[in-house]
Amino acid sequence: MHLNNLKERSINQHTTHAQQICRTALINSCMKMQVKSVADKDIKLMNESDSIIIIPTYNEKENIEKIIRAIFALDKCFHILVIDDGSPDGTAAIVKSLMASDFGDRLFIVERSGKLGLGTAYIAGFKWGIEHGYDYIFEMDADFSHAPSDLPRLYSACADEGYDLAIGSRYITGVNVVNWPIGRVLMSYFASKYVRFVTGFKVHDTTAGFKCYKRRVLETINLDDIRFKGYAFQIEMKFTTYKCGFKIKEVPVIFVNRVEGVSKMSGGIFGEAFFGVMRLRWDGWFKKYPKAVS
Ligand SMILES: Nc1nc2c(ncn2[C@@H]2O[C@H](COP(=O)(O)OP(=O)(O)OP(=O)(O)O)[C@@H](O)[C@H]2O)c(=O)[nH]1
Ligand SMILES: [Mg+2]
Repeated sequence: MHLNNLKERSINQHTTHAQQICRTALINSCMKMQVKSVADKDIKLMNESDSIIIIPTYNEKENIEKIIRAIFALDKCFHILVIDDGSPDGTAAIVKSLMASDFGDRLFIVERSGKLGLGTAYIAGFKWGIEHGYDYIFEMDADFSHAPSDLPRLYSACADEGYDLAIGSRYITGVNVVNWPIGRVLMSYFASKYVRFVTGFKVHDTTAGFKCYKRRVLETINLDDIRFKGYAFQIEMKFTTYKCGFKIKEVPVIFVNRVEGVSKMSGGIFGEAFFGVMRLRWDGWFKKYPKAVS
């Protein structure tokens, strides 16, 4: 029996909290003993996953190991794909050393030669995820603005509730943003309002970059047709998903400003989004979108 299932089942039984702790500790120690005694191929099976988390990185040496370990500490087994754009600070080397030491069966990296932008990094990751057979493909930042503990809720919206795209949304229940300067909060909040106004698209957090796609969404959308690279990429992907007729759910999350490392936000990214939204409205009227098939 799959050991994670065994662990979950035992926790679901009606026991006291103390009993649960003892039971979990016992199972964890059994898991460790068994991990030592089974062959390498069986260990790989235990770490199989239907989900890949794509994390694009550019100079994230302060965050990358911590975020990887936090995701692998979750009860559900997720796999991780880092798309690194030749970070001068050595982010890729950190990832590769973790692959060699601890996580060779569930941590992967694609290295690109220069800073090519968030949008193309995600497109490369989506194609990789489809090719490697994952059913749920996630987007997530490296800088802890997106909490790893929210990943299971995004997964559940798609895997259990039948949505095609789950968006970790800051703006369903007021404004759930911690430690952003007020100017940045206002800009992001009104950017989402602006997108709703111009496109008529009803999602609250249109620029959110914390998402879970069902594989069929990314197979339906023509990824080579996605033209934007920064915030506008996030808007374009959601708008296209909606125009193709897929079911979208916004899951409330709290977004926390990065504590370590440096932001890559720029005026160019903002400009692309401002004018790109008008372009999307135009597309919405005249472009033919592929339709979702169930
Ligand atoms: N591969 C790749 N990753 C990038 C690029 N630009 C940004 N990233 C990564 O994309 C994620 C989001 O970038 P951030 O700089 O955090 O952008 P942001 O969240 O809008 O800005 P802050 O709120 O200031 O952090 C981070 O994991 C970055 O390292 C890029 O050109 N290529
Ligand atoms: Mg960030």
